[in-house]
Amino acid sequence: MHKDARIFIADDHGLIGEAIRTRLRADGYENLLGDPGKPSLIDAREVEAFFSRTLPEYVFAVGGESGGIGANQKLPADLMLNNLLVDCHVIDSACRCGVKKLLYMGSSCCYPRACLQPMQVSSLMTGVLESTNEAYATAKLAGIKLSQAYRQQHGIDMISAIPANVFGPGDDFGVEDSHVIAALMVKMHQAKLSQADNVEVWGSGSPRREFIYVADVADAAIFLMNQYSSSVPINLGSGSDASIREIAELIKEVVGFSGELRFNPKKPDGMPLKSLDSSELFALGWQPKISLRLGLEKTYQWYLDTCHRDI
Ligand code: GFB
Repeated sequence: MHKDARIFIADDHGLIGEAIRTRLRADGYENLLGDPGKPSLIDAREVEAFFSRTLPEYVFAVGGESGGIGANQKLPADLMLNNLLVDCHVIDSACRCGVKKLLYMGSSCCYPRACLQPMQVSSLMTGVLESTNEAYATAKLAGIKLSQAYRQQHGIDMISAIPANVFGPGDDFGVEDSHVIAALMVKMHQAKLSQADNVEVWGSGSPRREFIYVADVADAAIFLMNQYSSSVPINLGSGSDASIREIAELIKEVVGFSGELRFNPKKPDGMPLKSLDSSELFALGWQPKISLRLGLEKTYQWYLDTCHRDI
């Protein structure tokens, strides 16, 4: 991408889009489209009109709603429909308006539940999905497949990346519907303030997840837009995983909560392990820069600055 390329970050309000926007601005990319005035991505006419008017050259397709294990169980239809609509509108409009390149952001939940670990892209579509997020994962798989189909039929450079579990500033810091890091951070913060002696952690604590800080995801997405061209999706991970128990202990330290962590086995564990084989990305010369601990510290500071200015 040259510095004055017309770039559209197709997102709604998500943390990945915001991190890409911040990073592109810092790197001197000046022609970021739709800022203000971006279309509602679930509205086909708005998306089509926006693309026809602004003629993006590069598109980061990172839109669509997501949520943690709670949201996926409560709102599977909403999550699936929203993502299918967003994917169809953005990918089709990008094709009609002749974009040079589109990067579609998938999700690690696209892999089968019983996948060999660390997960390799050759395992996609080889088994049954994890039931707690099957609807959302099906929509994200459809997005990957749609990009491949448009690449094959129309010859447009559409690529897909599959990130590990993303966390960081801009995440949803609710308690019920958010992803695990944001949920535990806010629960422990509130427990610290109210001097509660325990915090509930869902499940057994034994599932393992690979986490990646959102600024690293943005960095890798821009790297891939510049360096990668293939119909084969590429994994975008940090290279290390941790158990939910270990994550909860780390968050406890970062937040400064001194009470007890109470694991609730009645809540779902989800996939036993999600760890990505990102060796191809690393071989291209990209490496993550932010450790899990530093990422948690930055995220908590952002949460304090943004959500709790009064404290
Ligand atoms: O981030 P998360 O909700 O989603 O993490 P997934 C769920 C894991 O953290 C489960 C445990 O093992 C939960 O039992 N956990 C412990 C908690 N305490 C909490 C809590 O307070 N809140 C939450 N949310 N979890 C997601 C998909 O799966 O993977 C998303 O649901 C997305 O759609 C993401 O695709 C990549 O990692 O299980």
